[in-house]
Amino acid sequence: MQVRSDFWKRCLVLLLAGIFCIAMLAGCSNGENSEAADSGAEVESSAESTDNAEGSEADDSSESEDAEVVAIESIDSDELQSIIDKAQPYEGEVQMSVHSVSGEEVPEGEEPDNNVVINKNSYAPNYLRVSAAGASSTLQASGYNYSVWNMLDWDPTTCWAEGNSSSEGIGEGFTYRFSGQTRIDGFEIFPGYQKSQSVYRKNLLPSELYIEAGGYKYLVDLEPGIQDLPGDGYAYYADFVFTPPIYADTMNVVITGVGTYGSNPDYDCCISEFHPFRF
Ligand SMILES: [Ca+2]
Ligand SMILES: [Ca+2]
Repeated sequence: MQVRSDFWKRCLVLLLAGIFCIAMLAGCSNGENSEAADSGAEVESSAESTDNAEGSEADDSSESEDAEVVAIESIDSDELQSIIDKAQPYEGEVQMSVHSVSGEEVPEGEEPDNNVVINKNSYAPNYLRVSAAGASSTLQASGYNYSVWNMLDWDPTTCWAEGNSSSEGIGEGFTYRFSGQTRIDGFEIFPGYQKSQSVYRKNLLPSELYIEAGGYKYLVDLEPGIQDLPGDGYAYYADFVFTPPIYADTMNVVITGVGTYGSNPDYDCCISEFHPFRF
């Protein structure tokens, strides 16, 4: 009887051990599945957020909307300078026009007001989709984001700020890449940190830039276009149009001059928006 009882006990133990092993295997496999499902969701949500971040641009862009958007890890300021040095001067015509954000054209040397209405029918920019972007330096401040992508979010209250603590920003710059060779008819810039009148005055803004695209360089004089921001909630931008257009897959920008309307600004040169476009 005793032997027999032990036999059944052993059988029971083996049976329980078997059930336990099966349960464990099933658990592991469920765990793997749920992990895979999680990472799938992550991929999906990051793809979604990328689309959202790019949404306003993609609407106006003729570029592929499927291209991956990536940050360029580091663009050395010496590398940017060497690209500028090697480029040939652009010898076409360049026209500048300054607008308040509501679309009025601002005559040269005047403050934006509501009296001048620009004929937007005369040119209709299609803003190019930037597939990768990087800056030579970016201001790091706890709780704040001064990423190069802030120039592409159509929000004048966010900006890229260069992060060279020992300079006013001259020699700093950024690179935009497009998904392929594209026509560039010009670009739109919101100079300075246009979050509010006081923030605008507490920072530096570019007064001169070198633009390089397709092996051509052009020294952009922003000076006649920069404005003393007339108030909070106001924004302005300058459009530069190249005739003939330039064809390129990359655009490089280097700050060569800075200015400010403030009396004691921080050492940070800022650009709220920067959008290359084609017609
Ligand atoms: Ca912005
Ligand atoms: Ca600086």
